[in-house]
Amino acid sequence: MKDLNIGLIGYGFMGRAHSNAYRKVNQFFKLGYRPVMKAACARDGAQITEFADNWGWESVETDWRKLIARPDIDAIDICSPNVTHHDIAIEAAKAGKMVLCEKPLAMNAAEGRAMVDAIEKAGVANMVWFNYRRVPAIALAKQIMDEGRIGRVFHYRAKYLQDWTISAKVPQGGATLWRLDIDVAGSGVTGDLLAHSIDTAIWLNGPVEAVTAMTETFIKEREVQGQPGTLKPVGIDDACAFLVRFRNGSIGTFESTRYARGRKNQNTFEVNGENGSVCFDLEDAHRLQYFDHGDVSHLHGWRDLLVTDSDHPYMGHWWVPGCVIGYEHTFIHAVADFLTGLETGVAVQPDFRCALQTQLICDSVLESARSGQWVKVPEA
Ligand code: SOE
Repeated sequence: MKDLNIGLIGYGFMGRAHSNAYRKVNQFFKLGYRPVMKAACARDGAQITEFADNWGWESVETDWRKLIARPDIDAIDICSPNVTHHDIAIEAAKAGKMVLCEKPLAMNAAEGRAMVDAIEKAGVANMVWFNYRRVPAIALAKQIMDEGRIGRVFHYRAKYLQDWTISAKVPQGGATLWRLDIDVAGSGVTGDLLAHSIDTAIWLNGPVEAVTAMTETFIKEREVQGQPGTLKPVGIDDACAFLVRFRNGSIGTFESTRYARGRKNQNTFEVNGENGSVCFDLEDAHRLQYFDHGDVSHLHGWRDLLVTDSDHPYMGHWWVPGCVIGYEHTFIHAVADFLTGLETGVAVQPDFRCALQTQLICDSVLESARSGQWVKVPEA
């Protein structure tokens, strides 16, 4: 088995999710590579040392440029806020390192294009962590659609709903609330949540041709975290709804908000085809609803598939049928797929170019919300 030395940048929510994945992946997947947790990096020396001790990183750095320059690092994993992705990815690619980057790829598509150019010029392995592709029930929906079971698709319907920003007292910025600061996040729910829905949609249902959108920012000013009394205008979209025309002739609706009281992380989609439908809700993540019009008519009804059998995607690596897995496993699956890609030479998806396509759709959505016009989505 070959070692793959990882240098991780960032120690927040995603730093934890990725660290856990590196620790577990070889226990559950037979692979030709083993990720070695060489170094974790962040500006705050005390915080990153505590993080590294907790998760088992061998060393720490406080300057990402030094991390990239280290000859003992093979792959850079970017878990720091969106505003940092562009510079780190380009520098890492120039240094010949593999790059794994959290979603969304960049602050906007212009940055994303520069990142794709650098990555492809360097010819380094790369992946963007759209982890929901690795939910077994979503991967099963993909299998069902690829097998042609639902037939020609007419409708795609997605929602991504949360409720954690409703209070006007929630500040913006800082280590924990940078997602609310336009200068660090690039956009609001469009880049943070709808990017997930879009990635899933283009994976399942193919390219998007055009979009028309509306956005809203409900709270217009928020305090800057760590600076009591300092208010800053809110530049992000708190909510976004858009319509889509897919290249395959189907039409779609997408909605996202952080103001849906009671919805914590409800990521759903339903696809309606000529011969059947599939329907998924992340808050019931081990289930996939499937309707087959081919069933004898007196047995027509939605099937509630419990996606835990060993012949369901990824599930053969886990427990016995009926024992569910969770959110953190999607990141373990992502690492396993990345390492398998290195072994087989078949690049893992979504790579940077694929994530640029999602970024272009996000940019088109925001442009349409500003102009009130339909926007044709450019090609990555
Ligand atoms: C935002 O609250 C967030 O943490 C996103 O940034 C993640 O990508 C999503 O999976 C869960 O919600």
